[in-house]
Amino acid sequence: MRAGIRHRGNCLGKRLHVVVRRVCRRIGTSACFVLCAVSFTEPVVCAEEVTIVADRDNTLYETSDGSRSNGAGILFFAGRSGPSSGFQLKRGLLRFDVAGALPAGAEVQSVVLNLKLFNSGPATVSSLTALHRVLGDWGEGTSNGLGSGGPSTAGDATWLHRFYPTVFWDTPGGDYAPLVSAATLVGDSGFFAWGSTPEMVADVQFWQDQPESNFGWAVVGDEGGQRTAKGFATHEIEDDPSLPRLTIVYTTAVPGDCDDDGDVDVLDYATFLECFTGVGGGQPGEQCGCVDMDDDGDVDLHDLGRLQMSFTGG
Ligand SMILES: [Ca+2]
Ligand SMILES: [Ca+2]
Ligand SMILES: [Ca+2]
Repeated sequence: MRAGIRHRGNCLGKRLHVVVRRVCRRIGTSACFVLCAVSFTEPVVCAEEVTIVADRDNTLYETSDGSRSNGAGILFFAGRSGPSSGFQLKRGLLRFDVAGALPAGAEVQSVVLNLKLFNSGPATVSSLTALHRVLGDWGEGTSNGLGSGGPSTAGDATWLHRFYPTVFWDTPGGDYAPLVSAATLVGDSGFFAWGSTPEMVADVQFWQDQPESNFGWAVVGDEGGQRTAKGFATHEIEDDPSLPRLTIVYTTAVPGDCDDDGDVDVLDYATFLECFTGVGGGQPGEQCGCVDMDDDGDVDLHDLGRLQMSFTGG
């Protein structure tokens, strides 16, 4: 398991299903009949939970020349500062390597983003802070600073640039979807969570399915008020509990479940028989991939052994 990734399995449904079936066979009471009915109709789906740390973050500072950024800083900012030094908008960028943490074919069920707030303006009123899916790739240079960032360096995202100093956003301030994926009221200090929302689930599923288009979220604060800017911990902060984290609950297909109904039963065995080629029998058809359990391009007795291990009954 790679650093920064925490996995937690939850196959309770599967274990319950199997245990209830065994008990039912043994005692056969009417009460158990009800349990059995539930067990038989509940799909056997194993949910897994993974928590990952952001692998890239930065701040866009509203400037006319893209001269400020914060690629390596320990905080990123969202909101509006001023008026003492002039009003300035700040937007955070935050990316997580979803496809690197989830197995192929994972279906995302829920998503929660947790951020640690370290820096808040004097306004005691909570600021609504929203996530939007970013539409273009962006970078993280070595610029470093706090509220005002530092001079932009090569590869930094800035108000004008996706990659300073040569690659630009279509729209100054960043290209991101107008749709709000989630919004949370952020107060003065502590941890704040976003989600789960259907929009966040859709974003993370999109990043799982199309990792080349994973450009993360823009974190957009209250841009209408004064001194609303909030500073959140980045992945550069040397304080593990404060790191920006994304917790994803997902499910994966049950091995051998050819009809995708959440179990492995006689109907799936029927597919095995139809697809049987024997050792080295060649690449089975696409519909036979589900019973090529060892993924070696044939359907043989080795696959049957694994299919039996997965058998749950219908
Ligand atoms: Ca960063
Ligand atoms: Ca099945
Ligand atoms: Ca095989």
